Amino acid sequence: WRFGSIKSRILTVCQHFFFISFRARPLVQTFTSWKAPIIWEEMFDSILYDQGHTDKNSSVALTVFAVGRYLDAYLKTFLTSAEQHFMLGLPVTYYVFTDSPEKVPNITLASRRNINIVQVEKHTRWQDISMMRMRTISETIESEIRHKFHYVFCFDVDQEFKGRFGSEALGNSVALLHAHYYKLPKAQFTYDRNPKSKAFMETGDFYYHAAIFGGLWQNVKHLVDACYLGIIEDKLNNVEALWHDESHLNKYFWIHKPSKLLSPEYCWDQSIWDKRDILITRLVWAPKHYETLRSG
Ligand code: 2GW
Ligand code: MN
Repeated sequence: WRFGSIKSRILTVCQHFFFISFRARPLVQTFTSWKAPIIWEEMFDSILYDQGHTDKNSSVALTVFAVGRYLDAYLKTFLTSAEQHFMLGLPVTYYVFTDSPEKVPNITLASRRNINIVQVEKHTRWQDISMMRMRTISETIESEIRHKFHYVFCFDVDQEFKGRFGSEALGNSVALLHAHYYKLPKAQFTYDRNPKSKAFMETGDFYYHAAIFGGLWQNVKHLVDACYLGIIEDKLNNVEALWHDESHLNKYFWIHKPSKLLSPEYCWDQSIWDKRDILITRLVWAPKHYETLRSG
C-alpha cells in the first residue's frame, strides 16, 4: 500500500502542477480603489446582464471615424465584426463619420441595428483627425444621440471584434485599460508631463486607452466637451499633449473617476507576448501600416 500511496501523492502533485500552470490565472485586479469593477472574463454572468438590459430597453450608439485612407483599410472589418459580437440583442446604431460617405461599404445589419453616415471634413494633420473627434462626438450627442439612446460607445476604427463585447461593458462612465500599460508601474505611464498642457498630470490611477470609451450619453458628453476644451486651450497656447486626445482623456478620468473599467481583453494587441491574463480576446488591434497610412 505504501507504493500506492506514494504513487497517488505523485499524481496529486502532478495534478497540482498542471492546475497551476494551465488552469489558474495569475491574479488580476478586479476592483479599483474607488470600488469600480474591472471587467475580466469569468467575473460576470452574461445572461444576467443581457436580461437586465433587455428589461430596461437599453439602447446603444456606437461612434467610429473612418477618414481618408482609414476607410478602405479598416471600416468594413470593423463593422462586419461588430455585427457578430457587439451588444447582440440590444438596439444598436452605428454613427460612421467619414469624409467620403459614398465609399462606406454596404453591410447587412441584423434587425434593430442601424447605420448613420455623417460627413466630416478631413483635417490635414492626423493628430487633428484624431483630436477633433471629441468635438464631432459632442455635436452628435447634442443633436441626435441624446434623443434616441441611453449609452454611447466611441471606438477607434483600426480594430476587429473577435468575441463577445456585450452588455456587461455598459456602465455610467466606462474606461479601458491600455493593453501595453496595465501591468507596468505608474512611473512608466505615458501621461502628458508638460505643465503648459491642459493634459498635464504627475500621477494617475491607470493608463487608459482612448480606443474605447463610453457610458451614459450625459457622461460621455461631459467627457468629450472637457477633452475638446483642453485640446483647444492647448492650441491657443501652442502646445500639443504627448498622446493627443488620449492624454486629455487620461486627465479627465483622473479627475472624474470612471464607474467601470474594461480589462485589456476588450482591446488586445496580439503582438504582446505575455497573454496569461487574457482568457478571451473580444477585440484586437488591427495591424498598422504606418508607411502607407500616415504618409501623404
Ligand atoms: C491617424 C494617425 C495617422 C494617420 C491617420 C490617422 C487617421 C485616424 C486617419 O487618417 N483617419 C481616421 O479616421 N483616423 C481615426 O482616428 C480612426 O478612427 C482611428 O482609429 C483614430 C485614431 O487614430 P489611430 O487609430 O491611428 O491612432 P492609435 O491607434 O495610435 O491610437 C491611440 O492614440 C490616438 C492619439 O494619437 C487616439 O487617442 C486613439 O484613440 C488611441 O487609440
Ligand atoms: Mn487606433
